[in-house]
Amino acid sequence: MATLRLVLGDQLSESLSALEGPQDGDTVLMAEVAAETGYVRHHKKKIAFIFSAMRHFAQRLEARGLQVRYVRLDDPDNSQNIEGEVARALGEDPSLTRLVHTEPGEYRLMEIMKAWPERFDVPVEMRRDTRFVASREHFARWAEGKKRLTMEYFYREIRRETGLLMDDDEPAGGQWNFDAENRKALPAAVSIPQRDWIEPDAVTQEVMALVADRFSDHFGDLEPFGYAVTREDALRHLKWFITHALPHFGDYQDALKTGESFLFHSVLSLYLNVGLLDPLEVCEAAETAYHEGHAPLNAVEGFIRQIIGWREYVRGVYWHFMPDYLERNALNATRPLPDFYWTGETGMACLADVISTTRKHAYAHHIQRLMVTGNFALLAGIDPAEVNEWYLLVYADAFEWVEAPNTHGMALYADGGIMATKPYAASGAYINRMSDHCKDCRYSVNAKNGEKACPFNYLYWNFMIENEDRLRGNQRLAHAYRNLDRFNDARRAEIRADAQRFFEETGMAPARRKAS
Ligand code: FAD
Ligand code: DLZ
Repeated sequence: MATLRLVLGDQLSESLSALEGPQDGDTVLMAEVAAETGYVRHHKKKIAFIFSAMRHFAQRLEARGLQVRYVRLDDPDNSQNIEGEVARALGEDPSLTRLVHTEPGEYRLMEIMKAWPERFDVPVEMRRDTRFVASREHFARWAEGKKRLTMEYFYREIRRETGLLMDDDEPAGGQWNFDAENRKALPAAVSIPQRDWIEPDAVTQEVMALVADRFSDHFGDLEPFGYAVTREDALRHLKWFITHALPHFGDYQDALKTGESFLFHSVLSLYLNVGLLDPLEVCEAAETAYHEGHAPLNAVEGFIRQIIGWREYVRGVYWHFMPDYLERNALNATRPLPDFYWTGETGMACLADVISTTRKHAYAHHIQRLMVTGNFALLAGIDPAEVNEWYLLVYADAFEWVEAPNTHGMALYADGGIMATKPYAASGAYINRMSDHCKDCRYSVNAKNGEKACPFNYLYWNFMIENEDRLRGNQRLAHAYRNLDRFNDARRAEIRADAQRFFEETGMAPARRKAS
């Protein structure tokens, strides 16, 4: 009895549950399909990264002696969707009498796959995705009966369970979280290490030609391409990060600098999310650097928290609350996404910089995503569906299980407070404190109103006014509303007028009415 084993483009791990068990005579199916390249119009670099990583992974399995049925995008018989390729593989080889696959990372595909036991004539086994530290059931047990799903407590539980940065039962350094030390702006004297990009090999070059040909109308630059597409090279990037960037990761985690997106960030999310790296091996490498005295505790704890804390937590939130999660629009935001999210053509230097790096690299670091493009979308009241689609297609690491809670919940507060206790709303002062963007910006960060004023300033107060009914009761915004109460009617009217002018100039007015 031979088994068809399906491996998706973000399941490129040899430890994948679908690959467990006897494999002699079995066939591994991998397929490049238009349904996956087109459910959102992914950044060119993201498609090239995934296709090249898939092709390399197939070669790796073949080198291990496995039989791989690899369907290329331009195969004339390609049905162009995953289900069609499973059906074709089973139909063409009667020796395949069983289908085994690992649960997908996105709800959309899960809905399709749940119907497979009825759809196919062979027994179908959908296995858990064991490449996370916490299972979906683990999160559900933890969340059960809790009024607030505070990430910090979930993180502590995972720290205890994994033993990462633990001295017996106590956290290393006597403290669970060193975030307060991790909010420094970047001093001019600190030099940023040069990245160790990888030259595209023949496989990547072939994929790049395919992407240039087939996806020329998708967002983003295809070249230069320097990401790893094999496990060996992803491990090389992990090693580079531990050696050159981790020591400063904590200090400058929130810093923003024009033309410098990578700073001291790991740029490992894309490898983790497609399975080239394992979250625990990455955390253990960072922990070893701490024990060897190579990196300080605030850096290592901050880094490990992102992975076993935030990354695991957002996956839990996604599966716990889908599909209703993405239906929510707690702030009733309905304005359209402005064109400059695609073109980068805006006088706001911070936004222009983040959109530029996004276009070039299919990458932006967390504070760029949260406090620049995310903060702007929040303040401007942009429709969450449009913002979600943008984040899902522009970043190489974007899969809905991780993108949606971060965008819909953390950045936009559209989930009404599941992810965050208050909206991450900030005026230009925050961006000025954390970056060098404002000094060369066309707008003045010190001006509160008028055509020259930084739009973040009046949009911040406009946001507070527009959402007064919904947010005034939030204790964490009490200070902001006390300040707003000091504004007289003329000041409020000025804020409203500036915001309205801005929305009109950027094609965001009038806000659309949603059918209820
Ligand atoms: P580092 O700063 O080096 O952090 C280390 C690792 O921690 C990352 O590689 C990542 O695996 C993990 N991590 C850090 N923060 C988060 C987080 N909030 N949620 C989940 N994992 C985290 N991350 C994605 O992987 N895919 C997405 O589609 C995605 N969309 C986002 C959208 C918005 C609006 C925001 C605010 C954040 C989003 N993030 C997403 C989280 C975070 O911004 C990225 O994980 C991070 O920028 C990736 O860069 P890095 O590998 O250099 O991360
Ligand atoms: C993102 C992506 C892309 C662009 N293309 C493919 C593909 O052609 N074949 C495939 O198996 N997977 C692809 N993926 C990853 C899937 O979209 C991903 O597995 C689902 O979104 C579930 O997380």
